[in-house]
Amino acid sequence: MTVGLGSGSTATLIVRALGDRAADEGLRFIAVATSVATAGLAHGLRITLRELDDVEFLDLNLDGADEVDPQFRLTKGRGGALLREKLVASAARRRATVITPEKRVARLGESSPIPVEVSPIGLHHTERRLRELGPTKTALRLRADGTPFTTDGGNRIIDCWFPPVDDPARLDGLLGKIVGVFETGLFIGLCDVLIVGHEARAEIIENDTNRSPSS
Ligand code: A5P
Repeated sequence: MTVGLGSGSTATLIVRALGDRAADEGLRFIAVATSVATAGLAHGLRITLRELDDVEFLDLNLDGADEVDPQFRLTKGRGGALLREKLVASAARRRATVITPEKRVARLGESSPIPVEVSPIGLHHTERRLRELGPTKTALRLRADGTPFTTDGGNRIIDCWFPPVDDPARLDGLLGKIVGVFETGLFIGLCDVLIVGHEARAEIIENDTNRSPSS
């Protein structure tokens, strides 16, 4: 199988578990990482890695999320890997999202800002245009030392706090039309199965709305 490896603390646990199974049980797969950090972790665990363009498609993508709504739409990007995560998820035939229960929300934006990956050039102009879409607040994401956070692709992140979003697909379209915006943290139609980790069990919820009538 070809497997997409997400980014963040949940994805780290998944990659470690896959690494253990590869070492202990001889589980064989080729992986595509969604960030430099995940690639480094996978490499250390001797997981075979390929670049996204080296594979035609992925059989399965495994990733976390910041929020999931009842229509299996996601907010992602708290770790800043949203562009590569969306590219990899879009190339996968089956997308599994692994979360803890508190990440399930009625509407996206309830508990997380929507991260927007933007060009470092013309940042203030892009942020002004983002504000015209009605967030209560926007902020350029900073590192702990106060310097701007830079994504693996050399871009910046503007976090946008919107009131809980009624129509995430529409908002995603409006954000994506702004010059300077490369990608948003709204993931629509990119979750086929939700795996919710409870204290002592995993709850697996299939997204039946994502299936085409013929599948
Ligand atoms: C990385 O950019 C993010 O999209 C993460 O996948 C998301 O923030 C979930 O991260 P945690 O598993 O660390 O909560």
